Amino acid sequence: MAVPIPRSILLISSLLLVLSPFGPSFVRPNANADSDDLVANVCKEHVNPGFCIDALKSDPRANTDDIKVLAQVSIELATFNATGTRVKIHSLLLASRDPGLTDDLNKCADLYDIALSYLESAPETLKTGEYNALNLYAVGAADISSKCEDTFKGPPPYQSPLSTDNNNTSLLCEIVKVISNVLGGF
Ligand SMILES: *[C@@H]1O[C@H](CO)[C@@H](O)[C@H](O)[C@H]1NC(C)=O
Ligand SMILES: *[C@@H]1O[C@H](CO)[C@@H](O)[C@H](O)[C@H]1NC(C)=O
Ligand SMILES: CC(=O)N[C@H]1CO[C@H](CO)[C@@H](O)[C@@H]1O
Repeated sequence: MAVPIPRSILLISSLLLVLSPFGPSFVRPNANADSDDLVANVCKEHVNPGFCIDALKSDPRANTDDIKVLAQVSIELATFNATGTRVKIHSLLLASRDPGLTDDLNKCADLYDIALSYLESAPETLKTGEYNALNLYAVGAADISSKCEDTFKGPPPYQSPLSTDNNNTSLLCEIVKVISNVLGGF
């Protein structure tokens, strides 16, 4: 049977844990401090900081204090999701029986092909330090996802079957953009 521990002892021992050099901060060296700061610093420039932090942290490589590694992670996240959206457009096209909707989806397919060509060119600009080009690719790919979204506004108007995907692609490309701004000192 558990013997209840007096509250005061609990309080003292937790204080000791916090104050002692052998407390939590000693046991867990602050290896994550720099990387948390980097992600937080980058993401505070993002239109949706929470989205930015969640997206970057979904990749264990984001646990770094090297911004070029973070840039590479952000490019891959955007590329991976834009590729997923491109695949989804293809299956929506196969299912569409409405010529107007098919038209819009075909436009989005072409647009996403361009966005993917930008994103696939991005890693090379990171390697060569052409951060202005990286910035343009990121902005271009983000614009494209909004163009795809606008396509469904008509005429004739359709409920966009890609609104979440377009929004996510745009927000992921925005992460690449804010990192390229930091890298280039823009
Ligand atoms: C969009 O992003 C949100 C937040 O990360 C995620 O929960 C959702 O599954 C994503 N949807 C698509 C279609 O990518
Ligand atoms: C885009 O996604 C973000 C994050 O999931 C969400 O907060 C925002 O409301 C969405 N915007 C639109 C226009 O769907
Ligand atoms: C932030 C974001 O859009 N994440 C999505 C990227 O793509 C994968 C696979 O399609 C989704 O599971 C994520 O939600």
